[in-house]
Amino acid sequence: MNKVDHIGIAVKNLKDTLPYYTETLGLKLLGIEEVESQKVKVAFIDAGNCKIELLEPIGEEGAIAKFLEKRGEGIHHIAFGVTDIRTRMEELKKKGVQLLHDEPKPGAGGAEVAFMHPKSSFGVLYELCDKGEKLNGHL
Ligand code: CMX
Repeated sequence: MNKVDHIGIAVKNLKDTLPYYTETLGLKLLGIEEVESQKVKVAFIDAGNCKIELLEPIGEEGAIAKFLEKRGEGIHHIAFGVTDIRTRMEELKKKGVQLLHDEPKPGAGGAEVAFMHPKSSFGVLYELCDKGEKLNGHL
């Protein structure tokens, strides 16, 4: 793991939430995008050495919609920035960590992502986030 890349926060909708981050807290909005594969619309906020990812569900399916229904708004996951995500996944699997997928999935900004089951990470949903070399800009 290189560093914490971002902290994911589940919100009911970005419209009501963003002014708190940008106006009340005075943080900078870096960009908004839809990640269809995860059924979310995300906003990235610059929080200095780490980003905050606000996650609004698209529709009633998907992990964020379910999380909001069961737990309400709040911290959803912590994402580690990694390189060579497939190797990291293999290493973790060998150490007994339960990953949610065998192959990385497409994430925001073209990153490849993979999640560890919170049951094998002491109650925390961790993400691996590999931006490769193809990325630049806000992410
Ligand atoms: N953090 C910590 N624990 C969590 C959790 C979270 N975010 N989400 C679920 N859990 C816990 C639940 O509390 C529950 O625990 P108990 O059995 O003790 O009650 C257990 O995990 C199972 O939860 P569930 O509500 O039945 O949910 P599912 O098993 O259907 O799904 C999970 C949980 C983690 C497998 C699913 O959310 C998932 O696949 N997540 C990965 C993808 C994802 O989160 N995408 C959204 C973000 C996308 C992005 O960043 O772009």
